[in-house]
Amino acid sequence: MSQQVVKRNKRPGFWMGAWIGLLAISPILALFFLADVVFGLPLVPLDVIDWAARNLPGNLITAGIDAIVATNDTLNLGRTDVVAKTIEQMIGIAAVVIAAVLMGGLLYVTLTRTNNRARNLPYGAFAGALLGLPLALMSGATNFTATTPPALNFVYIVLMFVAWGAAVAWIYNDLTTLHSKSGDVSAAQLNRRQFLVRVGGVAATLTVVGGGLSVLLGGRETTPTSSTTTTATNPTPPPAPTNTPNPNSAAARVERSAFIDDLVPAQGTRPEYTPVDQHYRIDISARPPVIKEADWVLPITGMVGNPLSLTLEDLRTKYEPREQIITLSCISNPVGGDLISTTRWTGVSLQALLEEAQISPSARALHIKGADGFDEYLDLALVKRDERIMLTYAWDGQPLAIEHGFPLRIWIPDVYGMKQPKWIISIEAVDAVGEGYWVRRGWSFEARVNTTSVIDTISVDEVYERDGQTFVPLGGIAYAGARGIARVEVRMDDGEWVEAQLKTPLSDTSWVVWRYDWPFEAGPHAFEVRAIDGTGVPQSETRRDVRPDGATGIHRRGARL
Ligand SMILES: Nc1nc2c(c(=O)[nH]1)N[C@H]1C(S)=C(S)[C@@H](COP(=O)(O)O)O[C@H]1N2
Ligand SMILES: [Mo]
Repeated sequence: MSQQVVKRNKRPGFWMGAWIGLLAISPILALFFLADVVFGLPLVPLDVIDWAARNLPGNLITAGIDAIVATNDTLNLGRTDVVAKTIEQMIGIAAVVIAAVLMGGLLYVTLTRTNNRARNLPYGAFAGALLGLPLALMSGATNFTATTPPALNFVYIVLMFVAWGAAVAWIYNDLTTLHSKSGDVSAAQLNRRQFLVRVGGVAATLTVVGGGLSVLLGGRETTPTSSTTTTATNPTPPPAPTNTPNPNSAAARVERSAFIDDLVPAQGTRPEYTPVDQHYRIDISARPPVIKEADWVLPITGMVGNPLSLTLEDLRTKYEPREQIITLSCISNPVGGDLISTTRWTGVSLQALLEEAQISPSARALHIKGADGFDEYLDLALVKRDERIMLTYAWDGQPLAIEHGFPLRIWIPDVYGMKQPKWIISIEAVDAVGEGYWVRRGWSFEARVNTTSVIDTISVDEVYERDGQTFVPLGGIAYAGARGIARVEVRMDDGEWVEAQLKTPLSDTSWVVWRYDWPFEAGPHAFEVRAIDGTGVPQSETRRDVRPDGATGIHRRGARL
């Protein structure tokens, strides 16, 4: 039986081709990673996913993102943004691997049919080119991380896959030689197994060595702090430390409580001031654009009398700096989600710059572009009304981290992050408000933040007794953009809404921490929270999904007490 099978499968077919295609693509991928780190060549698997994110239909992408967010909500894999980026990168790698597996299989089927040994290597090279060409085109259309010339990148990618195809065909030839050399089946089987083990060994070694080296040498883009951007490459020192202390610091807390008898948050309430390395991160690329300060200027052009070209140093020194503690939220944040954070932003008012640029009275909007191909429009009427709108160059007193938009991003009060480009490379005054990156993909045009409130904790470890009554502290945050929070209310088991206590907010554009000490009753309970914004409008209690206008609804948390 087994001998018959071996005889029938004498020539390697689809599955063998798929397997060899897989073995051969691993070291190629490792080489791509290595060449990215060492030479700044494009990293094809990540370009593929970036290309897909930009070119596949918006609702398909959104559905994908929603699925990731929902999966993470259920499985609790970790921070949504970090998990999503990891999954994204894995999909990119998987796409290239699957393509290579299929192409390897098809190649072996073809070689078996054509049965012309002399042509096998050219066929393999051709199959590799077939695979490499679309990938090189996708990379060329999307890549912004490579520091090498586009023509070179194109040739490099195609040649890498040609090499892959030739290797797969070469192994085919060797496999079939092993067969024909030995008349006796069991010897052939053994040889073939040994050969495959050897091929696998070589592939694994190359992959591990290449991958290992790129990890050792790498890390330039993924460093979560801004230190890499400030040390060697950037001549300008970080902005002078301001006298605003970190609001979470003991000193700041003592200072505050000396003036006001401020609220102590319930244990398990999120930090009121988010450490920058824990600030959520959402953008359209597998890796952020890496911009060197020395290579960067901000052009302000279009319908202006005096076009400007500003360096980061200009922005830091020529204009009055503004500072504001700001809560930023992603429109994809579900009620109770983690795509919302708070830090201190420093920058310059856009009004000052536009005055200097002598913006034309007939200009209606600014078209703002990011280095990653992202863009948005900002209505000039809004800029004229609101001097707080600012071009931001520092977070928490440090230059922006690479992930968070170094060297420059914008802040617009009261709208979701999707309206606020990071890695700004140009601002153009135009005659109409257009639709930005996510608006063109079906998301809200206004993207005004919805009032939201969240129960972070039912702090059972903190129960205490007063006057014979046991209390359990509940706590969390409430946020209504620049409208502020007037009141937060809590209820249990669909009972009466009762008012929670509010901590003095860090600013009028930050979330507010609330606390409610619940008079304990044993049993299973459901708690709910709602917020009333600074204009007196209560948050919407209608459960609505994130798309297209941001989530609304009441956050609810059950507990068996
Ligand atoms: N250039 C650029 N800017 C961007 C984005 C992007 O993908 N590219 N994403 C936007 C979205 S959807 C959000 S929620 C915020 C997130 O900012 P953060 O990652 O610094 O928290 O950046 C916004 N600005
Ligand atoms: Mo977002």
